[in-house]
Amino acid sequence: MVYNDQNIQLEVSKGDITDQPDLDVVVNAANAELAPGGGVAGAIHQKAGPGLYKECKPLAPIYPGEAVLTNAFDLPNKKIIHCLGPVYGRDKPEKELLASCYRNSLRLADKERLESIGFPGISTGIFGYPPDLAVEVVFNTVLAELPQLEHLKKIKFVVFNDEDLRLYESKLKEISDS
Ligand code: AR6
Repeated sequence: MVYNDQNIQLEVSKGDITDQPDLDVVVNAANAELAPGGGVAGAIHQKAGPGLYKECKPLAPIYPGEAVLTNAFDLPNKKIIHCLGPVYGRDKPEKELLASCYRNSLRLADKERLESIGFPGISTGIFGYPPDLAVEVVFNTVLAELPQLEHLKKIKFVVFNDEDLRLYESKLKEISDS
């Protein structure tokens, strides 16, 4: 499902964030140490190969809301942005911290003149952020950033299950209809 606003395409797609060859950069739902871990981070490190953790180590630790850039190694993208989301119920204010993740990632990608970016549902897995609350933060933040972006032309939300797909598609429909 696709929606266009200010020459930027917003897209929702179900799939694996490590298998998105059409994107210049993908975002990792990282841990503070930028180590492999589980979920998205585990999948990204496994596919990218050991060079990724070597590049990550000196950049760690990062704090909630922060985003850092690395090369993509064996991933089919140019770059990876690693972002630490808030642990729901622990890192406060969680809404602001989650918004910072998306805002900082978009600004970093744009600054690097990258034209397409893919996001997983940061914090909505192991970090426990309820997906229905997260999606509101995601869309509010991303829509507010669109006018400032100079290079990004495509923002893709890569969801992992049907429930998240429904949540994102209904949000996309809501903004398309408004
Ligand atoms: N592609 C796309 N989405 C995925 C994938 C994938 N390959 N794998 C999981 N998801 P999580 P968090 C979905 O737990 O909540 C790690 O151990 C998943 O279903 O990866 O920010 C790190 O090391 C969920 O909707 O990220 C950290 O310690 C979303 O992506 C911690 O987990 C995020 O799930 C970060 O937790």
